[in-house]
Amino acid sequence: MKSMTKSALEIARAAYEPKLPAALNGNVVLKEGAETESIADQIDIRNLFPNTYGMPLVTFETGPKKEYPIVGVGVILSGGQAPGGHNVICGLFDGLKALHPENKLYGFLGGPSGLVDHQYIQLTAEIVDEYRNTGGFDIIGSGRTKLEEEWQYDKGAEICEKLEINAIVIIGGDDSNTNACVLAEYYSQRNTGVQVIGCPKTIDGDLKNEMIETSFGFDTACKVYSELIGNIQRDANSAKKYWHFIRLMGRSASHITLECAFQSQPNICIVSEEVEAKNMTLNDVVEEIVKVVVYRAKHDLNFGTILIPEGLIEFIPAMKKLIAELNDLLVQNDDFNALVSDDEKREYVKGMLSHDSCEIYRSLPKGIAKQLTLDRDPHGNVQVSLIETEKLLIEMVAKRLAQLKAEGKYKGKFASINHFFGYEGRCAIPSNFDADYTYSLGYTAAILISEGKTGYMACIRNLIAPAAKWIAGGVPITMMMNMEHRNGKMKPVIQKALVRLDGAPFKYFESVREDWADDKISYIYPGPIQYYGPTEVCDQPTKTLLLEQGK
Ligand code: FBP
Repeated sequence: MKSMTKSALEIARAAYEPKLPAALNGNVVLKEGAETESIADQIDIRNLFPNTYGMPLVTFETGPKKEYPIVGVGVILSGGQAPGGHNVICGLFDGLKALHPENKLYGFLGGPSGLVDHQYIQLTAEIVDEYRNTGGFDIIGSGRTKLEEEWQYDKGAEICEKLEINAIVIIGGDDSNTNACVLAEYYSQRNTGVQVIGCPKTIDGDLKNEMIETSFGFDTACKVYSELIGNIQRDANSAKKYWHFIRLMGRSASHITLECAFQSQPNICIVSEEVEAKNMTLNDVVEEIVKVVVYRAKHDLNFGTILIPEGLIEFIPAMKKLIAELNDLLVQNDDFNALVSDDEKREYVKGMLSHDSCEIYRSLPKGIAKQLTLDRDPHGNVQVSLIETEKLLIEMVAKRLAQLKAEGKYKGKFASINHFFGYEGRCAIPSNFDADYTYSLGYTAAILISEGKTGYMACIRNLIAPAAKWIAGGVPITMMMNMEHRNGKMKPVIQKALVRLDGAPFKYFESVREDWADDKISYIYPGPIQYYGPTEVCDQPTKTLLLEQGK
């Protein structure tokens, strides 16, 4: 047998035709709504974005045929991978070609740096066809270079002029779309003729607001992790001998953890935003876990599952202070970087921290303390995906249980296994939801460009309805902005959406979590993503979306 180049599913998915909102299936007419305001700090945002502030919401409806001018477009994938990125590009490509066969699409390579360094390829039908409905960002690659400085914008304008590019599409999270908004304003003020359109991407699910119902990739990633959690729960319930501590990606927000909890119903689910709101210490979190472990042990259930959001550590107020001190201390610190051994580094850090933070730093297992001092991300923040919080919690829970055992208050057995799910889901083959949503976003971006819009984010709404009933359009990015402290300065940024404790998803979680923790088995086993079959199996949106929309 000859070696294969594609799996059977890859071949089948290549032929999948993403579903579009009905309005995008024919000729489109653009309807303008009312003028918009930013969500806060209106005067500051208006002053900073005189050309792109206050623009109206736009939606697309079926209409008479219209002639559009020829356009050149450049697309950028920015930040972490999220399932569906390729389909945004496919939708953009198909949309552009449908609007005018001579439209051209370029892909900037390796993320925003491709625009600045003039690294690009022209995306042809042959290239695009290879990536339809696939996971990953490998068609042009991604990167985390921040587009923040004028010289970068000018380099971008230079290549756009050379390639006759009229518009740039930035597919990214809250920071990348903030930068897209600044870039749109800059190009508009300088009359470069280059439009900028954003697309809401991130598995973290924290780029959402009144107009953006969800970011793409969240659906698929959560379904992949939930499958794995379900499988682990079946194993736990069969072997009945391990507590599984499962950390889930999501950077700051706990949306992924909460969604996976809805899909799998673990015994314990920690929500960082709640930990912060209740001003809990690490010991408080440990006590919560221990309470459930002891209770279940009394019922001979020495096993269970615990979901932990990867950002947890930064939401524990005392840890947050320690991390902030470390961030300041380690920024371009040549003295620290010159130290070779871990012990020297540890002693150096201890000598520089405040008394309280030093106490916490000393109390941490050495491995975790070291992880807190590893390289920062391009924003100078600790890389939470590298901190093994699940191991820290296992160590602390085991210690506390040993104490309780010595006091005769716990008679169970505690054996644990740690897991971290993040990279497993970021490049999965997009679910039908994400395949359709992303293709529609790309197609929408093409129309926004041909309609001459800039400073807009492509927007698809009514997402819990069948795709044909989705509403496509654009939202001015300035509408999502407020002023926040960043690196010591007030900056206009898109507000990051954390889990709201007064929101329907968390309220629902609060109402059921005790049932999940008790001596009955509430586990759900979601199984793998299904791409073919009945719609209730294959096309379900996330529970978060359903709960948020009152379902
Ligand atoms: P984006 O916000 O850029 O989409 O990235 C999300 C994410 O997957 C986080 O969940 C995670 O903490 C981080 O990226 C990991 O970053 P890296 O890919 O650099 O390891």
